[in-house]
Amino acid sequence: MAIQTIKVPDIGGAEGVDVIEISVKVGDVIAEGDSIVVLETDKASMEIPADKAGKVVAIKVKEGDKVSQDDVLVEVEAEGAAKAAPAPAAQAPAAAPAPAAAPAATSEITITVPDIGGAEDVDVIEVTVKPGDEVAEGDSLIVLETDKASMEVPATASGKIVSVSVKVGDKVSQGSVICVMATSGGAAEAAPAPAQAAAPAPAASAGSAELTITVPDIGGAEDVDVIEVSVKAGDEVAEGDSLIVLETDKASMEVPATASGKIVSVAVNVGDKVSQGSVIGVMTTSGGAAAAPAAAPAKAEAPAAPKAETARPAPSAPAKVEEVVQTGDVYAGPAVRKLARQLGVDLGKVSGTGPRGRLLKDDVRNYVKNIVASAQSGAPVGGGSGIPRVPAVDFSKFGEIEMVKMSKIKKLTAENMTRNWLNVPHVTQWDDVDITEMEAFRTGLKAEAEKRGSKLTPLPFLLKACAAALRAEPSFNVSMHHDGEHIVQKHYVHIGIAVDTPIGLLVPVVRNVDKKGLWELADEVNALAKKAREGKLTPAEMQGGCFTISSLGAMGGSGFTPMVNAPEVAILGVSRAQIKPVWNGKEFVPRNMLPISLSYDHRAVNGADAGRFFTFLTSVIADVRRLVL
Ligand code: CAO
Repeated sequence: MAIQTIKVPDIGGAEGVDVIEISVKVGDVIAEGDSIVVLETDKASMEIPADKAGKVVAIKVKEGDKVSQDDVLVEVEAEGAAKAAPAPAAQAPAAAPAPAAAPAATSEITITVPDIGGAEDVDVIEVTVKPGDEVAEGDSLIVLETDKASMEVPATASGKIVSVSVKVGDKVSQGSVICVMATSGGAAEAAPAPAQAAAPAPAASAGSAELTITVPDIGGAEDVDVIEVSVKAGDEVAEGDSLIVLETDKASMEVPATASGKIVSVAVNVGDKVSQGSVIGVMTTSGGAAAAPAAAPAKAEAPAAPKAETARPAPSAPAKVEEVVQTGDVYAGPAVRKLARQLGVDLGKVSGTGPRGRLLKDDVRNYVKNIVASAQSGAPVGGGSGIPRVPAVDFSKFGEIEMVKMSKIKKLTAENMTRNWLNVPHVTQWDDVDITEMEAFRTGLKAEAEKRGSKLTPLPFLLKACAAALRAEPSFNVSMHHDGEHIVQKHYVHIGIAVDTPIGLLVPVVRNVDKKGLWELADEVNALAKKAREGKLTPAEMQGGCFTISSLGAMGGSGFTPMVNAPEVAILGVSRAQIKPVWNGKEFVPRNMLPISLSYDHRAVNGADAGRFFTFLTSVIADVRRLVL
């Protein structure tokens, strides 16, 4: 039983290509043609099929490795007589043109801007190499941008950059010198000038103003899925702009325009199946020299074996500008688009972090991760309910920052607030209540309070007043039942008190407020607040509230919108009391006025109920004697 190796076939000269997937494992019995690994350049992803059948005994690469032609991928124990002859299945694209320019003996070559569809004075928006850099053939040297597309200009040979003649902001045209490089081989001169030479002789009339665009040679693949139509009637396209994106089960490929012009009509839709010669659409050429697409290998240049299909230009072909597809607002390459389709991601919703906002695979993965994380946390701090997330910002760009870990309580509060804000249709109403009499009564009790060891603030009075209002207007003492069919009417009166603690906001609940006196309530509030600040509250002490009071009175402020603490349906916000001039019918008199705000869930409580509740509440606060009625 012979052990045989399966190696990386000719992948169009691409070097150091990422292994993004291993499709087999040791012990697998594979047939010839089975996919064993998936490789990815920045332009295309490709499956490498087994050229031998047998049992996998060793895998020589792992995901993340970089491989080139002839690197060993796996070892197989051949079944019976080894079909060892390397099948040409993944051999070089047959369409690879023979060297257009005679190999030069010189070891230094000047790389110039190739044919960029006649565009002139095109902006250099990125220079991706510098002197001393080793580049592989096909590596991007510079990125150009017209108002229609951005395009990378790839190296036409492998070697070392000697000098770079352009910088970001320069404007270049065909023939402008980009750089000089020393070729590693010595036989890799590739004159960019004859880019047009790579274009087939126009099959359609060269001077014709209308051109029927058809699917070029796609390596013999038939009935290939159209997964994207990047143009529509009326669009202006430049030569090389992607028209449609095709996908076999092995690779995705763009079909570029073979001339610049205006799309007259588009004959294909996403989901159609096409083969070589299928009509894509009709365009009027802007120049008049329409190149027939039939023989245009361009980016859809198909390998003899489409299994190792790549969008790179064939080695030693004249330099060909490669573009990442930009359709609508989406700027992404085929591999990224494929991943997005596999994951069901709408690329329009993903932010690109690549150069000039280009979408990367990691952007798609992170988008999915965020959605999963949000779903698992139950209530997203950002996003969810179809609400766009607040974009991530690198604040360190603006000054010194520090990352402070959120406490568990803070995270829970954030989740609760988001949930309440999203679920509860809030209405808030405000009033200033005259607490002059209440304060007189309270201060009159100070000595007694001290004797008892109690601290009597306005809060126990407000608790009593709210309990009385909840009894008087039971429509506030409810919760929405989760079945959406019922309201839960409560016959007890438990009120939560928002307490500010070093670890965050906690809301202990005072039970049966309606049945307790002021001293008992004062002592209980103080005990619960102390426990909260010491982190000693039990979960039971924070459950079962019917209503909440949030008092910022000791801190200041003339009013705020408290947020309903669902499943409760209302909350009272208390701000700082102040002496204000109040008109008594004859004159202005100084009165102690307490600003209060009542927020309620408008699903459970209607405005008239709220009006009654609020009026009752303010009347008992203004005259606490009414509490005993
Ligand atoms: N106007 C003027 N003075 C007020 C007042 C008001 N509305 N409310 C309280 N005061 C006074 C008190 O009378 C006390 O003064 P004296 O000692 O002279 O009597 C002083 O302010 C301090 O009161 P306190 O804060 O100790 O006691 P409290 O009963 O008013 O409040 C508690 C207790 C636990 C509610 C409060 O300490 C607290 O934590 N509040 C924060 C609540 C919060 O964070 N809410 C926001 C939640 S949502 O974002």
